[in-house]
Amino acid sequence: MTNLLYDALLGIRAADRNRVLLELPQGASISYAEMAQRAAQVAGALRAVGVRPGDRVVAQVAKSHAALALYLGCLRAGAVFVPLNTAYTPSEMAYFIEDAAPSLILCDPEAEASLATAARSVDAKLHTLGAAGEGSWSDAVAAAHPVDVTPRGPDDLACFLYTSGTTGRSKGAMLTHGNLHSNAEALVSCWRFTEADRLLHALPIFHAHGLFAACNVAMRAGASMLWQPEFDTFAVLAALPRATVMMGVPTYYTRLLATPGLDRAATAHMRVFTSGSAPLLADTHAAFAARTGHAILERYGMTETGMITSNPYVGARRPGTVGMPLLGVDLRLCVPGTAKPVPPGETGMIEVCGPNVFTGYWKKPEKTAAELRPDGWFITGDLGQLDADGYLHIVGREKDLIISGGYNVYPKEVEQVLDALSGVAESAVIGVPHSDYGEGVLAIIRAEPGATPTKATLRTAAEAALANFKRPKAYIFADALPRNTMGKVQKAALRQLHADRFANSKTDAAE
Ligand code: MCA
Ligand code: AMP
Repeated sequence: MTNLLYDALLGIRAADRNRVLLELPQGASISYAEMAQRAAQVAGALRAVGVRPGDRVVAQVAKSHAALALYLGCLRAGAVFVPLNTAYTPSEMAYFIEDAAPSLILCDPEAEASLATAARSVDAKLHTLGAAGEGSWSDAVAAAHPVDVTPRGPDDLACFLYTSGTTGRSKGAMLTHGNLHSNAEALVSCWRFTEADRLLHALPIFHAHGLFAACNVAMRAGASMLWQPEFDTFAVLAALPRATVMMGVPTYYTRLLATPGLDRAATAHMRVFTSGSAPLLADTHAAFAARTGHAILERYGMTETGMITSNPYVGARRPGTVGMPLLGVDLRLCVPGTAKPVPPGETGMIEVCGPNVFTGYWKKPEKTAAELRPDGWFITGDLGQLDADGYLHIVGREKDLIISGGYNVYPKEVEQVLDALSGVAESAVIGVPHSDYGEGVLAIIRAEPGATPTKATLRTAAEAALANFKRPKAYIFADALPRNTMGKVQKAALRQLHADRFANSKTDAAE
């Protein structure tokens, strides 16, 4: 037996010393063969610290070639890789550690002390890995003996990615080798990836977009990646002339458009730009085409399913649509709350079925049952419409979700933090249009009679409890929150009332 995902990404090119996998910003590069060697060392280090096949490895580490080797080493060793956003606070991390019950945790050297108690509580080993490779993990890897590839089949778990829910805490979406492998194959084919490609990689690698849609697809094709530690507009512009493909969230494209160097010459070698994780405004699509001659290819995906639909590589890329289902992926629109299809042309709940669909939420059978039907259809929470040519339009979300710069923020989680403060009677957290992030998080607060909570108190509480992208960008005090006859806060009315709040917002400082 072989290891389905590891072999497809790296194993089949393990002897290829001439094929570049990563081009690093400082000019160095790492070949497929070198990365395979590093993954074998990582797998050896995992064994040496006691990680067995099926064990979870939690990683809250900066983007680096060592972080990619860690992912690949986990696949090779049959461990379940659990990457986490570097912005999560120690209190958020404590929850993930308790839930995932890993046998190994990797974090930045500076975070070690803050995670020690949580690591002890689940009896996990704690190692450190910094952005430049510093920390105890590099020593462990250097001292390890490479180990053979652990056999893994399509149904074996490869990764958990945590995704928040409308109610309750985050859920670990269990993704198998088969899920990730099938999605990589479908995207290589849809986006025509080949060994000749150079992907400009500026996304974080703790989410499905940067890790699976980007790294897995590039590696499946044997392509190279121009490896950027983060999205920096000027660094990206400087790298574009050597790239053939770029993947981004809409904020990347609006930021590039705001930069003078973006033009036809800078993008002359590009084959395709893709966008996803949040809606790309038709205006952005048009402005980008006018400046560069490239029609951005928009696609739609989710943590639980990987990529679902894509605009065509050849054929019309329609602004405001997310295209058609990928090869092997089935999609239907249902009357919300039922499995009954809506009549053609009408809005319905988007449901997805296929080899890309996850197997459920880790240790949360009720949540799994609520979203994943026994026959394999996954209820996305997004509302869509299919046009006469089969293009999917996402017209809304049934779930109460804000997407800010491509990151998901669940209002309930923020409201719980604010409502717990003394002097706050209640809060309503909404997303309103933001000129940089697409949607910006706004909190409307009703104080207890006679109490005067300050914005500074609210900001301090948010900083202690919530990752930076979840914190409200502004706080507004109101005497009352609008309610419907059932007593439910009318968020649509609030969104309308405050629609212009961040229309020209470039600042990040919370007001
Ligand atoms: C950073 N900040 C943010 C965000 N990111 N605020 C709101 N929304 C954000 N997304 C805040 C920080 O709190 C900080 O505030 C300040 O911005 C500056 O931080 P910095 O690190 O400099 O961030 P940035 O350069 O502004 O980052 C914006 C970004 C980044 C480049 C758009 O957020 C990003 O790379 N997003 C990509 C997200 C992504 O990969 N999503 C894929 C999810 P302060 O100074 O107050 O601390 S996977 C998915 O959705 C599915 C599967 C799919 O379809 O792809
Ligand atoms: P996540 O749970 O982080 O995987 O986020 C998935 C959600 O992002 C989806 O359910 C959609 O609401 C949203 N999303 C992803 N791609 C797009 C897109 N191209 N247009 C609109 N929404 C999108």
